[in-house]
Amino acid sequence: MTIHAQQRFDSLIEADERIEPDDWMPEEYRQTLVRQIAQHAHSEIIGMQPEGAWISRAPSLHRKAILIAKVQDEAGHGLYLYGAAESLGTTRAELLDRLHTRRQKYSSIFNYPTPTWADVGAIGWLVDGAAIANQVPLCRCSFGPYGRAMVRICKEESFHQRQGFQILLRLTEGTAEQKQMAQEALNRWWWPSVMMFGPPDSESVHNARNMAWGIKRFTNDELRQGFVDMTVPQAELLGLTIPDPELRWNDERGHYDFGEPDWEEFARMVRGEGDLPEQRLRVRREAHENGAWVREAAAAYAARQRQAA
Ligand code: FAQ
Repeated sequence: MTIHAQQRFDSLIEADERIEPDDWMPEEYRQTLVRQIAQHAHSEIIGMQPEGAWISRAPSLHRKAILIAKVQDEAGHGLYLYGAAESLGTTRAELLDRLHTRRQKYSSIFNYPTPTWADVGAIGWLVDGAAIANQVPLCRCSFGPYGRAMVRICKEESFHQRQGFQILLRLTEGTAEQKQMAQEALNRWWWPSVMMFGPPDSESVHNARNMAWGIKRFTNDELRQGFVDMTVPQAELLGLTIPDPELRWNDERGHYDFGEPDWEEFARMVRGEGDLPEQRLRVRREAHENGAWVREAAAAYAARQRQAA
């Protein structure tokens, strides 16, 4: 590395311009991006499972078609993100191996079960809603391929969020039993969604440096507050009650105050303790093994194309 390379990197960051894969970058910047982008990609593909479990049980053909499209979108997000991580000099095979051997994480949110159809609505409304709150600022990430991938992902997440809200709206307009089902799903998914933004700022390892590098634009707590402020009026519109007795509007702050999540539960979910996380990884490893023939066929086809060229 020359002093010139470091200066150029610093001045690009300072000017809020993009770093591209061929540009020189500090090794720590590269490593933190590989970590974040890969864990984001893993979350997208593991995140196919809780909703995927409802494809065969969706209440109508119309709902089934929408759900299939949504779950396929999540697979697509995983692919854009693995592509962005690969541009930093790693391989998709290596990243998947790190997921399969628990050397890299995926989002805690996907370690919760989906016992009813209303949970599918709650994932779309709350989890995709939280994903949008977190990911819209990532469209301005200093690393070009990640920021550009996020633009398309955010557009698709917006559709996902609306379809989830619409599932719940339909249920809340239905019978007392259906409304109850929607409320119970909100009860299950509220706190996990609030925790999805990561540990409180006082505990965050990467906040400060990633903000300075223009990877993160807001801290975990700032994003969490934005999500709560955005979601409360939507819950009111649905006629559902957010399961937090401490939730109230604070005129002075101009934000909602809310209670403290159970951070011990969060830590357990991040560590992947319990049967469900075990199942998530088992299903993922099996899908990978069952897809070996597709990868072999694609590699053989690519080799043939190269020979012909
Ligand atoms: N789960 O220092 P920080 C989706 C870890 S995609 C597990 O604050 P950072 C779409 C963190 O990695 C959802 N681990 O870390 C969809 C770090 O450990 P490490 C995923 C978590 O990176 C919808 C440690 O804690 N979204 O939902 C979690 O600055 C529906 C210390 O934390 C993204 O990945 C967690 N929730 O901030 C799909 C967005 N939170 O790596 C299907 C991109 C933190 O040092 C259906 N990522 N940790 O071992 C980010 O914005 C950031 O990485 C944060 C964490 C905000 C997640």
